[in-house]
Amino acid sequence: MIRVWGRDNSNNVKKVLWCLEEAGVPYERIDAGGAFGKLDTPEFGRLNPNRKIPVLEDGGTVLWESNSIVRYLAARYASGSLHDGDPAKRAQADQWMDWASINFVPPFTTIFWNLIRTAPEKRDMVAVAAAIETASQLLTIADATLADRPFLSGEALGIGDIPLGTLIHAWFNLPIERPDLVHLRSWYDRLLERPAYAKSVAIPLS
Ligand SMILES: N[C@@H](CCC(=O)N[C@@H](CS)C(=O)NCC(=O)O)C(=O)O
Repeated sequence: MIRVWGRDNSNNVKKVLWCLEEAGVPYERIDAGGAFGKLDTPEFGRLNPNRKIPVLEDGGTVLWESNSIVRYLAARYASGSLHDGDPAKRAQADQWMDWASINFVPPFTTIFWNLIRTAPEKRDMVAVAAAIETASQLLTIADATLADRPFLSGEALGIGDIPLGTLIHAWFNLPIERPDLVHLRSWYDRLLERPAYAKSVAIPLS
């Protein structure tokens, strides 16, 4: 059976779990990282020399880097749904995956770590304010795309929705002021209707 290493409150682990749930593939998850530790063990180091979660084991295939895992799972287990075989459509999905990880993750991480994982007296609220501005600006780009189609990947949910879709749950539940981006909000509402998303992503922030 497929094995996923990683605590379920990690946004990068959530991407993998969401993908597996959408694909309807059985899996087992091993708590690791954060308070669960285990990343320093020799066994884990053999799976991922970066000592980060998530890690996927599927038979003899061992993978790290959450976006790569999502691409692999979609191609292997969700061909024709999450994974589009058409090169142009596939590239559109890849584009949104890369955009979310390269552009949105840095400001998002500043906001999330300060407000959710840092004691109030140690928070850098100046950095948080600047990051909210950057993140809001970036999200207007996703909002404009979502004005024209229901999902970032196109007419149906695809891998292009998974990285930003995972983080957007936190975005709409963080104690911050957000710009009024109606298409982004409708997309999040569509994601919330999916049992796979509700189970693996839309859990209380921690
Ligand atoms: N680019 C990597 C980032 C992996 C990463 O930074 N994982 C974090 C959790 S989100 C981690 O392992 N942190 C150490 C820990 O949880 O103890 C990916 O997308 O998989």
